[in-house]
Amino acid sequence: MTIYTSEKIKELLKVYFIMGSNNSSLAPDYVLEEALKGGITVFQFREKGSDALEGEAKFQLAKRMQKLCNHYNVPFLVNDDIELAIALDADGVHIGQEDENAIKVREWIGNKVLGVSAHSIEEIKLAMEAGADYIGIGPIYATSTKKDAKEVQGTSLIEKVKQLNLRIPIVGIGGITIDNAYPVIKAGADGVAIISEISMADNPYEQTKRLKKVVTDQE
Ligand code: 3NM
Repeated sequence: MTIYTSEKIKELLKVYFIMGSNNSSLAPDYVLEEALKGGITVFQFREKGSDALEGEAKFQLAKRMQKLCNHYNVPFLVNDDIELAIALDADGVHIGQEDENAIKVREWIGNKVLGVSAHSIEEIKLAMEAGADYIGIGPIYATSTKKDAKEVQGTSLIEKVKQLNLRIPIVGIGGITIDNAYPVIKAGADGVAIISEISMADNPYEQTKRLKKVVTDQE
């Protein structure tokens, strides 16, 4: 359904970095470039919150970040804002349950990557039927980055997906750090999606490298 095979999507999910302008005290372009040099495998532009950029400023930041991703040959996804994703011809979008309906989004974006956040087996099956390329499951651990995050669920839903043999790539999200990423992969996730562990790091390059080592050493 997408430009990428399921195997390729699994590769992309390994070190999935997400960020917007308010996730770091450092310049977002700088943080992203360091993370790209450190080896992130996919990037999601997520400009959210009361102090988020809007309009032209948001568009320009997204455009700069997309250019950086292109330079490092890393796919660029957009959170929630489908119009922005289409205007930029992004590689894909990520939506939550409270965003636009997944079936409509799939029709709208054609063969771009579609990621959907889900919190139960039922939501996962519906997302799969709608043509999702991967599922985001979280919050695995406590996070202060997403204010309206659901209850912490550990790795139980990831394990359930594996037990049921649902064939869809999975990324864990929420509170994931270098120290606790291993159990997420061990439970069966194809990768980890991270904001603050990289965006708030003093040295995002080194931090990304360390995180990548944890994820890829477990294979
Ligand atoms: N979605 P950090 S948790 C964007 O549970 C997001 O679906 C979540 O940030 C979910 O890595 C989350 O700093 C925040 O915890 C992830």
